[in-house]
Amino acid sequence: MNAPAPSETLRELLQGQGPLLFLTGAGVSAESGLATFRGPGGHWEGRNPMELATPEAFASDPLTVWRFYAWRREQAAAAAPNPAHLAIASFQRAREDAALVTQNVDGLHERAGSRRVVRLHGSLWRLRCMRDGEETDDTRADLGPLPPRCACGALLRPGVVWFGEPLPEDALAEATSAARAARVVVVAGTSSLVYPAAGLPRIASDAGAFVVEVNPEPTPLSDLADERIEGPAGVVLPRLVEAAGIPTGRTA
Ligand code: BV8
Repeated sequence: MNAPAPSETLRELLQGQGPLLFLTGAGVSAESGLATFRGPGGHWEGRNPMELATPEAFASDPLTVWRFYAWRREQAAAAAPNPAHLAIASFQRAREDAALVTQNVDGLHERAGSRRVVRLHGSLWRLRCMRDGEETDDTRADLGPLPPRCACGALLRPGVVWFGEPLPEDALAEATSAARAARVVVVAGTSSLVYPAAGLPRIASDAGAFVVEVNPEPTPLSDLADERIEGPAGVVLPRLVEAAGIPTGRTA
């Protein structure tokens, strides 16, 4: 699919000094074959997020919620990072000051080689004990009988942030300071509907950042963005790597 090239202004900014911030959503994993939430075929099509992604839903029907998240884990495990994830990892390898803040929980940024990932909404690959809140990494392909239980006997829940739950304080603080410091913010693959994540580009813009939106569709962010590049992240982000003068060999 074709997509417009980055503007001359953006090319100069990408080649210049000053921290970069990438803010990503489910759309950057679409080209890895993972469903988004709100697009056609999205998770919320024919499903009520309030019945799958809230603590109340989990309290009343942990099995149904776990069937959804166990399926999400299977899908994510079977997916591979796509050129969008790889391009951001290339920026982070080439530029110490390239920050990545993601709403995604699939782990594909980490598998693409990104070392510094601020996860605003947690991870499919972390489980939390409902008794003591202890979180552990768990990448098992098969969780065994659902819902999974902790060694202490209590229920385990997915280590993700559900609606009505606060974001991890440290992640939100780190994301907010990255937004305040950024010279350029690239917002890719998000419908910019879910707060407080969706408020970060405004914070960056108010602090003087140049905001770029990479999305095939317009969103509530589009009017705020200084530049919109309408196209799939897997096509556009590698072009930003080249525009920044990062040797493309490194996007491998
Ligand atoms: C909080 C779980 C406070 C993890 C998710 C009114 C009523 C009720 C609540 C609220 C309200 N107003 C504000 C709120 C708060 C609420 C909220 O914002 N609701 C919205 C819907 C109005 N927010 C919260 O509840 C947050 N917590 O506020 O707590 C608090 C404080 C203190 C104490 C107590 C409480 C928690 C938010 C986190 C919710 N968790 N999911 C999981 O299962 O993954 S939300 C879910 O949506 C995901 O986390 C996801 O990250 C998030 C955003 O979705 P996107 O990533 O943007 O994906 P989407 O499908 O929407 O869009 C994809 C985009 O990609 C599209 O634009 C598409 O065009 C584009 N695209 C497609 N293909 C491509 C592409 N782009 C590029 N390339 C492609 N190839």
